[in-house]
Amino acid sequence: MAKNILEATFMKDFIKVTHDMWHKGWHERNGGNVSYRLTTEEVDKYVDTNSGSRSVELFRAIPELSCEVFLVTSAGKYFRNIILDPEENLGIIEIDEMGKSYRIWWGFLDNGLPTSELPAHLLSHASRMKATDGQCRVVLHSHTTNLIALSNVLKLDTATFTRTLWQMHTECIVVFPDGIGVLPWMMPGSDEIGEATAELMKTHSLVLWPFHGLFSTGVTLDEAFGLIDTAESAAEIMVKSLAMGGAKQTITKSQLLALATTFGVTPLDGIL
Ligand code: 2HA
Ligand code: ZN
Repeated sequence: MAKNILEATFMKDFIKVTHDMWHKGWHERNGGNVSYRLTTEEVDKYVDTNSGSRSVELFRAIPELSCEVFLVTSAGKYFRNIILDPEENLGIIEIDEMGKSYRIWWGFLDNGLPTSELPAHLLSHASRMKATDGQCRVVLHSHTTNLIALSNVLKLDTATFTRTLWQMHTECIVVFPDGIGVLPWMMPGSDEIGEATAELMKTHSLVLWPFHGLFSTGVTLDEAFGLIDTAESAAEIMVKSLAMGGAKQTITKSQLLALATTFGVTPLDGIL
């Protein structure tokens, strides 16, 4: 008899982080989505991996994700309800050997499906797994209010956003030395925005979708959450500074370089 999946550490951690994200104010209505790459050993104590109720074709083959397993938020569901009914608001999928389709192992009750942003999640996992030697396991997407507000005001490019956020708070260059990649506005849920996000994920662990929200990645749920939280806090400081008439001084270039040296990080090229 399989153990109760709601007792699994990965499930408790996932529910905790999505609830924290809801309380942060980043997940109005059905906004945002999360995917967490699991190992078969973590999961097979809790689900019958041979049953696999439904099989769904992917938008394109992703052979790098052959046989990978993901816990994912459901399409159209609200973060605030995950804690009340995980089996309706979440699901576990396994990608087939060819990377062409996935089987649903658990969840997505009432014919639910994974998030509409599945292309961006899966392609970002493939990118970040390569960039981190297989370490990265988490992709988060949030509607971060202050970063969205800044996309109305700042020049929409990687250098401008990265420099601005680094200048707002001393910890930023240490937490995200690879900067924040900025895409042009694109159609959410499309394969194109997924491909473009994954391209920027080759070199950044954070990617901004202007007028929409942020993608963050990490080895653990805590790490990916902390990354979003840090970038969004820096954006809030910028918004407040603009509201007070604009920054009259910020952390200087030489101070940023000194931080990088002290904390042993290499800042993204071309920013300072
Ligand atoms: O799931 O956030 O980008 C709703 C969204 C789409
Ligand atoms: Zn979104």
